[in-house]
Amino acid sequence: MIKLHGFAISNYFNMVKMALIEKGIDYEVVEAKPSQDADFLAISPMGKVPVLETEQGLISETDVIFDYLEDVGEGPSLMPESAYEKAKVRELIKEVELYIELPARTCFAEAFFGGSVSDETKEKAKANLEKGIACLKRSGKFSPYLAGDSFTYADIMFLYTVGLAGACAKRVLDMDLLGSLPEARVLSDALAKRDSAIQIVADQAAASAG
Ligand SMILES: N[C@@H](CCC(=O)N[C@@H](CS)C(=O)NCC(=O)O)C(=O)O
Repeated sequence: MIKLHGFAISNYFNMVKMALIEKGIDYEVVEAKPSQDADFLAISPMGKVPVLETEQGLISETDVIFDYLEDVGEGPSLMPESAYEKAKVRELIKEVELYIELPARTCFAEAFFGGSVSDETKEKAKANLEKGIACLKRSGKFSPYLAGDSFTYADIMFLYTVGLAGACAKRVLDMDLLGSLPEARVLSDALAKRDSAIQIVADQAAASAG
């Protein structure tokens, strides 16, 4: 059976988990935290989670894992048919990760881990997030899903990015991340009602309770 290494609070771990649940693929969770220890680096070259353990070997990087799951072909497809529409989904995934997730991450230390970040970092993050949201406004279809009329991996990346980035922006940057993009809030609320997302929230609550 496929194994998913990571932990329940990680948003990237939950992206892959949502894909597995949506596809109805059986999986086993291997509890793992990001680490620079040699043992973990042998599993994950950057020491990050998630990692997917297949019969052939290990795969890192969430978007790559999405492509692998799609290529394996088990369960419903979460990609459109045509090469062009597939590319548009991958474009959205990259835009959400590079221009929303990563700028928000520069402030996660202060938002979630009791640390602090400089005013310069915050100003840069805010400016970058504004650009990222403007990009999403231009690229996203929201009809009703991010890439059009069907649920895709772009929705998964979107859901687990805007949740955390939105909380971070509110706490640290005094910013309403989706304030200028109400269609994104509607989509995020709808995605959070999917059975897969509800299960993930329950698993997170159970993990937090110890
Ligand atoms: N690009 C990676 C990012 C994964 C990632 O940043 N995971 C976080 C946990 S949510 C992590 O492992 N952070 C530890 C680190 O950055 O060293 C992916 O697509 O999977």
